[in-house]
Amino acid sequence: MGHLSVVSPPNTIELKNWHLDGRDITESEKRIKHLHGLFKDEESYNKLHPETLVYSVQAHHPVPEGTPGGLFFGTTIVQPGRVGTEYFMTRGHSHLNEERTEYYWGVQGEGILILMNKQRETWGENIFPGSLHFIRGFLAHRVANTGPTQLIFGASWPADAGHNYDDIAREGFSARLMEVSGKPTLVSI
Ligand code: S6P
Ligand code: ZN
Repeated sequence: MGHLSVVSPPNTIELKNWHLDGRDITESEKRIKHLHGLFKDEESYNKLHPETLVYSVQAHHPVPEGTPGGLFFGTTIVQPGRVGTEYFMTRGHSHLNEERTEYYWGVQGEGILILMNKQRETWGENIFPGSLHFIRGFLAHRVANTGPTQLIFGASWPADAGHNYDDIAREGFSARLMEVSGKPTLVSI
């Protein structure tokens, strides 16, 4: 970069599927074998092949984790599928810096963003291509794929948000998204 120069940006987004290319991108995958204890029905969980892909994440980290004022950007693909009657979903987290917020937006497929407040009230927002979701501070968030195709969504969050997975791993959400009479339904635990 120099004074008066015009250059190509270091990153691109494939607008069809929001695949990210370029520098400072991390990729991660969560398979059934990585998600012990996440789903309710252990018998059904144990019947699935351990290598079954549940979701994958690409994230663009242009600044170090924790940088005040920095932003991160990512794309998540949740595969279609269920463990028993519970839809494939992300682990879910709140932010270590609890007041930090986040945007999600739907790109492809259908799903539900599951949100839980500090009082452990849980609700959902439908995700569809073009849906926009502002996740307020202090909310735990996770996404389930309720459709027959891949669910793709984008996300952007502050570089100093941090991720708290422990609370959800220990206590879970207060409701699970299950298929009941053919419909996605939040079921109280
Ligand atoms: C990061 C953002 C997403 C999730 C991803 C996977 O703040 O919310 O990139 O990391 O959707 O979900 P989880 O709960 O496994 O991080
Ligand atoms: Zn988050």
